[in-house]
Amino acid sequence: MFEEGQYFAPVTANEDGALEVHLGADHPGFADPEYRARRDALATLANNWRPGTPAPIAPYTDDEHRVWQVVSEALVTKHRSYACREFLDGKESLGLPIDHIPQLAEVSEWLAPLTGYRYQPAAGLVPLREFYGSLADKAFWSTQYVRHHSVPLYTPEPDVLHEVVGHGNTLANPRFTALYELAGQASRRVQSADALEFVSKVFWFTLEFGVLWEAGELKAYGAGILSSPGEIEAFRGMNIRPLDVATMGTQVYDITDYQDVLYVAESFAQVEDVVGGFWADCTDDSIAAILARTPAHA
Ligand code: NLE
Ligand code: FE2
Repeated sequence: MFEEGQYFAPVTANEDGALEVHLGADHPGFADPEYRARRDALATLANNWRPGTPAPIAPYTDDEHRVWQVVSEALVTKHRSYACREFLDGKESLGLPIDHIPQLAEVSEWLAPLTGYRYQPAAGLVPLREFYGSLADKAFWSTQYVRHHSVPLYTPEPDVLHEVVGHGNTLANPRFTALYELAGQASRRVQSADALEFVSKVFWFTLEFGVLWEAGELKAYGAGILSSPGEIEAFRGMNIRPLDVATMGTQVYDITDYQDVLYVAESFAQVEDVVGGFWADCTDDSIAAILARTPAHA
């Protein structure tokens, strides 16, 4: 998913319609001209995509397929140990390849009979309202580029591994997609920027970085943990707090590092009740009332 921050590289267009992605000096691909050319090419491809058509075919290089394979292989046993049941069920139904990057168009075809969600290619940062709103139409805005080969275990910047391994396996399970749809509907219902930000923070601490108890063990259900072979080994040692919408919606966080504050649900059903229930009913007024009594906390 997309949040504003230093890792969301600005994208500009040349006169000929080609896009240029401006990586920051601290980005691992900054000094790698080949990587930068790949980022520009994939952004341009996404930019030429037209709604209602399948996502464009990204011609990945062997090196890019290798990064996917390294991460996917590392995640096989880590998912078995640390992913919640509902994610593992989705993963089994979707059956993503391990040895090569699937195309977004293929993943959409595989999701069609499972939940009907489909991937739309994003050239750069998608505005919050657009990103979340599309979820209500079962459409998921997604990057297509691959993280730099020097940082396979963790990147703060969402890449195709995060979108497809992290989110895709959840988008294959109807219990998860019911939550994505509710988040999308909530984002369309609220008008104020504050309320939208609140909805997106609840998303961040649940569908991106949520954890839950399963038979006495702490498991992850958030896509951001489940796409990172590094963070998935670290989340159990973080500051684990009880699930609470008011707290999650006002929590300040840093997108550039492992999340050190996480919110735990007693079960997947509690996520559905508490978080799904919040998204199902929230309005500008109900969120304003929560904000009035809950100061932002670091
Ligand atoms: N940190 C995640 C990963 O390395 O896959 C991506 C998170 C994007 C919000
Ligand atoms: Fe995400």
